[in-house]
Amino acid sequence: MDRDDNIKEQKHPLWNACIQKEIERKPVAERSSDPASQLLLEKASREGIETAWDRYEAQNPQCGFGELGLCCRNCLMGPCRIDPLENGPKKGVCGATSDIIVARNLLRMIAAGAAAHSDHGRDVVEVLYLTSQGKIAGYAIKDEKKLKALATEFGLEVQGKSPEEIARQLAEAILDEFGTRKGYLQFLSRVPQKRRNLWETVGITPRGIDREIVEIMHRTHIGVDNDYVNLMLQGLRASLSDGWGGSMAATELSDVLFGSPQIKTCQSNLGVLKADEVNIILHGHEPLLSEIVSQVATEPELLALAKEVGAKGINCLGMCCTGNEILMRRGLPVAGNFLQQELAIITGAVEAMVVDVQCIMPSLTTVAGCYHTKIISTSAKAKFPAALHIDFHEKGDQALQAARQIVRLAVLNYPNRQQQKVCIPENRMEFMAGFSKEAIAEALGGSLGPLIEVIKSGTIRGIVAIVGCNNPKVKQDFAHTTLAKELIGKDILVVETGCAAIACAKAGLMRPEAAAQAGPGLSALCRQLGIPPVLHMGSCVDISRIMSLAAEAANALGVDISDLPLAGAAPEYMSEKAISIGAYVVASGIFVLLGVVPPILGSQNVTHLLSQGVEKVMGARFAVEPDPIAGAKLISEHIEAKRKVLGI
Ligand code: BF8
Repeated sequence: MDRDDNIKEQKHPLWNACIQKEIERKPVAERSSDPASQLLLEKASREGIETAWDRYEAQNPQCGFGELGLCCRNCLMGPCRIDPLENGPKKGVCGATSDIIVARNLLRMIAAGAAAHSDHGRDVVEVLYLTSQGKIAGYAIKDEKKLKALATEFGLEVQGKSPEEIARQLAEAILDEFGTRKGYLQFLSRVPQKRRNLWETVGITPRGIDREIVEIMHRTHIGVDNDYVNLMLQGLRASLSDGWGGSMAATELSDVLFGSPQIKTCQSNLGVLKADEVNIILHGHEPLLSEIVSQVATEPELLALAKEVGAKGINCLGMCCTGNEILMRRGLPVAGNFLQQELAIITGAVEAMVVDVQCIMPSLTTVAGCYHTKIISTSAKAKFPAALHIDFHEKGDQALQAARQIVRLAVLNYPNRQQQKVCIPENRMEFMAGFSKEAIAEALGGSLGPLIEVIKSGTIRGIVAIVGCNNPKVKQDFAHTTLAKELIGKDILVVETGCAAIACAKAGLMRPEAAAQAGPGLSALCRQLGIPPVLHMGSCVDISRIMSLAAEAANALGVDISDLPLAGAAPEYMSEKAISIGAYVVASGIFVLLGVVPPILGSQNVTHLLSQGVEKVMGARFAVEPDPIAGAKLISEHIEAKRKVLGI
């Protein structure tokens, strides 16, 4: 039977219902600092299309109880909320105080974030396992060197074994990490001994990736853990199982399957869409789908079909983190970050937006209903009303077949493009990407030693990771780019992942020419190496690359991670994944600056614990500063203080 016969295109009531009502909109210059986004926001306004910015503005004022973290829905005696005003209730029906409710809510956010990263990691491990047994077409082991290094790290013998045999044993060992009984995760061997001892003493050594997430759900059930400090410690432990577990597995095994990133030149922003080609946007997170779709889009048969329908070619582009995955390894252009997903469709030039999991707005099908774009979901875990679903089971040759079917549908949709609705912005920016830890070491002549030396000498003052999302509460990309510019101006090297990285790529900060905006030390270093002052290190799970780099630097100096002149920042974050990331970065000993207020202010104790108390134990804390210029000052002071203590 022809596979096309199986596709059920559901007609949702919202399908083709373009939003016509008048919406009071903020000026586009207040919504985004990206000129491509501004242009398309104007177009959305003219065409009556609702975007995330409209919906955010319609939500205001947002729920004050929710903003403070004071609403509890964990049992059916509620919902309860604590009223911070004098005469309001101060306890939930069970007796839970603001401390308990705020801590429980935050923990559930960490659990969701850690689960998302780790389930992504699990999917990659499972594909490696199937690949090792020849049970899946379209995938291969691309980086044998990394495969062997990882196998050795996991205590496996590699001598005399085929890559497939090593891959099978490694995949089994990493699958075991999700429910291991040995009491710790194998990747912790990368962490300086001092920090591991600290985690052991405090009781937050992660014991298994799934276990810590499950334990959060247990402890936050009605009537279990009611001590906010004890709760927060479990939050840190679960987040560590993400950063040094699920995320790290996702990164490392994606490198094994698709190749470790190397430095390359790429293109960014919506100007990468082509007026005379079939445009396919790959949006979501896992490289398993995007790698195969971009691979089959080069097959002669599909290219011939594109010619037949009048297109000059097939243009595969990324968006959000799956965009980062394919640009890091294949150099494919990235069309935009989180807040540009709807705008991409509003260009009228996208034949198909193919999605897998995470950060995909359910509004996409509504927006697509006003254009010819097909939204194609591919994961059994993530379906969308009115989207076309083509299941991408990674078994046998189904992934390949599904990818071909997706590309064919996109090609056949090209003649449906309505030329009068097309508006492709001219904004397109070249940038350098592919800065994996290995690629950085290679650029430095084979090891991280020279980087440590320039930090010691003060040529560069320290390293800051700017990561995370867009959030319509913040002018799109403004906080990312302003913070990055301020920091490089102070001779601080910036490394980035996720939507933050896409923001700085679009703004030209990832071009070697951006060295001119850096301070004298960093600028000279960039010129000498031919690199930009802001380095793209990948997707959000690739923050594990930054953690490995920090651990390696600390080990080389014989100190703890918390002794190093490092910081992390999430100026525009919005997701629960970002909360988990922030928690594991702090628990690993790195100061974290947040640009959006987390929902904890309803508890003075939890707020004090995370912004001050935690530093006494972990050697790192959170700070909140929405102004990126003031934020850069805070970070710079932190880095100089660390340098002083280190005596460098
Ligand atoms: O994992 S930065 S909006 S795309 S959550 Fe999502 Fe945030 Fe973007 Fe990547 Ni990360």
